[in-house]
Amino acid sequence: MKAVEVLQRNSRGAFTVPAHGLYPYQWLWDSAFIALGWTQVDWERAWQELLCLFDYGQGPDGMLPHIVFHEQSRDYFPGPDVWGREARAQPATSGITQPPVVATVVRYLYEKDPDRARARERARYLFPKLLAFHRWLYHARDPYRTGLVVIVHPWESGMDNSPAWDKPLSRVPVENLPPYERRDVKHVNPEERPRKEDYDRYLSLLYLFRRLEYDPREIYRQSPFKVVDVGFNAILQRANRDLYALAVLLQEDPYEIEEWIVRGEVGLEALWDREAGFYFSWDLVAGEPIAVKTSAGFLPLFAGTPHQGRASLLAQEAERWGEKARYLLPSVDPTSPFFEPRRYWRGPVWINVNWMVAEGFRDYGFAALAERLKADALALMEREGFREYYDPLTGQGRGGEGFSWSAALALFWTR
Ligand code: 2M8
Repeated sequence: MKAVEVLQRNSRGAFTVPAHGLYPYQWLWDSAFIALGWTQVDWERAWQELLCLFDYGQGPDGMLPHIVFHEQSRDYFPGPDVWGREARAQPATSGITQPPVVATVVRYLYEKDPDRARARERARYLFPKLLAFHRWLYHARDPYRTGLVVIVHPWESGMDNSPAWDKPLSRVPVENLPPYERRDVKHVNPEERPRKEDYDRYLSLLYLFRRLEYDPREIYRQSPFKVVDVGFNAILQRANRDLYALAVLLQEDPYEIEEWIVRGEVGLEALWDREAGFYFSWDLVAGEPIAVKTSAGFLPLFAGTPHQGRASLLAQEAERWGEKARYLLPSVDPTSPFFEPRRYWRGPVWINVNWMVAEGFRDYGFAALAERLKADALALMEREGFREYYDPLTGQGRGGEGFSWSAALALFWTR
């Protein structure tokens, strides 16, 4: 199937599902990448993807949920009934968020849409909503104004079962859960998905947040999983820079955003581990760095915060990973004991991460490495189709098929 056909097949009017069957709703960061793909087919449709996300998903407090449950579906668990937020809004949504890449995408759409009147109108409409989302992130997740926000659930990282979450997640008490039936393993080989132990804890967190009635202050206080995710914060830092640029272009006051950028840069660079020569996430509950090398550790390049020396060390690190793995960029250091080349976020290559890290390397002048990340991503998709992820050793496609953000980024990257 061609990339554009994947998007058309997964389109449900004004939003796009990540994969038919496996993920039957609208996901936050998926929609942002997907909108980039739609720009290569239909600019209006690209804007609609984002308008739909904000109009139907955003809460009155500015929060953007990681899933908007537009339609009923028995294909996915946990659905709207488990989240229990139907009374708050229709369509129902989840009660946690996801990496805030969306401001970066809105800036792109604003700058490149050939219809200038539409671009101005849409960016003006979306700007206060983006600002409200970023404000919510700081209020809810950085109450002590450290410049870095925490995630309270592995699903918020988008890299759900990254080995970086193993230790913090192991501290989450498993509740006496109501019996549940996973649907993901009906669509995908269980060896390519998280384990039952992980799901029990994902759900235990969900039920805790539900009992706390999704009150952000209580969630911040009581969540047993509280992590400063380097990937999430790098994406936020980049998004702040793009939001700042939008504010200037739209003649809005950029002062508040500037403050986020200044504090975010200091915060992000404090996650650099000198001994390892790499960026690590931080476990706020244990008060310690999470010394596991994952692809999230390259994302500060996308944020533009490292100085050139650190960027060079990251380039060398990527080269080392590339000696072990045929295809860049594995989601976990392929020389580490955590590396599992087939399982979800514990080793496989993900196209969206390749795109963000390649943008970073390119901006820092590592053109050959950026090209390799792009060439590897395109070769994988050419060979195996638009899969959810790929084995970095063999190149074999894994997880969902006809995966929207892979197809979208293939279109966008070859524009
Ligand atoms: C995966 O996550 C969902 C939960 O959000 C799941 O496995 O059920 C992740 O890869 C996430 O990053 C992605 O947004 C989502 C939809 O593609 O699937």
